[in-house]
Amino acid sequence: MFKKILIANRGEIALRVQRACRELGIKAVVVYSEADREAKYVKLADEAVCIGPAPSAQSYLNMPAIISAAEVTDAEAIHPGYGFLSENADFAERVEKSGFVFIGPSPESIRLMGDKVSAKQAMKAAGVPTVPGSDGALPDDPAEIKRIARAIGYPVIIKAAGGGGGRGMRVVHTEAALLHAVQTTKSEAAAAFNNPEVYMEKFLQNPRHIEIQVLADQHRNAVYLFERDCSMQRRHQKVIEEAPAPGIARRLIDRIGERCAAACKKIGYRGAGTFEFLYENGEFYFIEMNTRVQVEHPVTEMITGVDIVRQQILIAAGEKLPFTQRQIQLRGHAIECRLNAEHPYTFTPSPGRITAWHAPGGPGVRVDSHIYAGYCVPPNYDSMIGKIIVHGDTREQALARMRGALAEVVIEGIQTNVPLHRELMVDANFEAGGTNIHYLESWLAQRERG
Ligand code: MV4
Repeated sequence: MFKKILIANRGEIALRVQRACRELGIKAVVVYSEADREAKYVKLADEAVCIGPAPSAQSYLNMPAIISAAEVTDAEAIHPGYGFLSENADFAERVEKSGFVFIGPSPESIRLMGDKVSAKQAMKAAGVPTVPGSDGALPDDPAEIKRIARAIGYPVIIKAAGGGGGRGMRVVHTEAALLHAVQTTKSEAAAAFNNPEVYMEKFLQNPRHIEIQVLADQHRNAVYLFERDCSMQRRHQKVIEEAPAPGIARRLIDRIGERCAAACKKIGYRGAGTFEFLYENGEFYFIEMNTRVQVEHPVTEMITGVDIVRQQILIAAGEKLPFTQRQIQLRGHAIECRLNAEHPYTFTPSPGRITAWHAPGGPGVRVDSHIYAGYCVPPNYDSMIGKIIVHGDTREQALARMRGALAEVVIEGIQTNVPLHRELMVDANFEAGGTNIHYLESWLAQRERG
């Protein structure tokens, strides 16, 4: 096992990884920017190395600084967390070439999934159901593009191969708008991702966003850890996640989950991963794969009892998965509310000093956060400051526990989205379960109108 791991991230996930290291008896090195110097998890780490000034481009995205920090501290492996360099194949490659273990998939797997055209082709070939669409990237011939769109049927969506997570997409409703949309998406993609390739899919109007968590070791074992429903989002930022997904037949999830695990084996995937699907009218359609640990991994941990970050580390060290698919049992229901330092209804970021913090607790309540009274939320990074995760025997119990946790929580000195969560937890449609990806935005628009 590793003796020392470097954590190439910040905030709550840096603390989460540090906790996993501690439990495994591994020393944790954190890197930090000048903006994070005072953070408690930095002081808590066995060692801490400043890698640059506040802007991420000069610190958390600074590959040579991070690799040098691993060298000077004698770390053996690097955990990238989420965001920043976590899905950067060049970084994974440089980590390996420098003699360290990258705690994640191979650079080849990251590269395969980073190109959404190759990801979709690989997953389709492995038997994962995909959204009907073009066979690979769109050709240049306008007549051919029109034929493809007609065969799919309008509306269609044009997506950049280099995009993902909602970047570089355009919906097209009519043939009259098609070629212009393709051209515009191509130029934007060339500028934003240095890759003009685009592909076309049937546009699904009212899907839910359901994702399947997988773990794969380096010995051809792969399991799925059920699903998460991440439909409650605004502008591609998830707000609430839950597991299992309300109202979807277990045998359907099992069938898709088995395909995901089989696909991992087929492509030699290793580590934690997430298959993102759109779910509409009882069907699953693969859209993208994330090759990192995700913000919402705790809901899966709560319903399975599997420590995903611990498993990432063990897998990277070459260990076999300690369970088979049959040994993974789904128990109860979990819900996560992301805590953001922002105005609850305008979503304007609200960095600054937290003057009071009272964390909720009690049975089935987990708080993943690096904040404390006196902590200053820097303005330089994502506004997420932590997560409240609850577990219950049933969805109703989980909901009741989340309402209780949100009633208890105190965060003063900055604005947070806690009031938004309090309202959503008593919303009749959320309570019923199964709202789609557009629900929150229409709910907010409705609320605005009064
Ligand atoms: C789609 C879609 C409808 N039809 N693809 C947005 C993020 C990226 N991961 C894929 N996205 C979408 N792809 C087809 N064929 C609708 C979305 C989408 C979305 C997906 C998941 C979660 C939130 C979303 C919000 C708007 C659009």
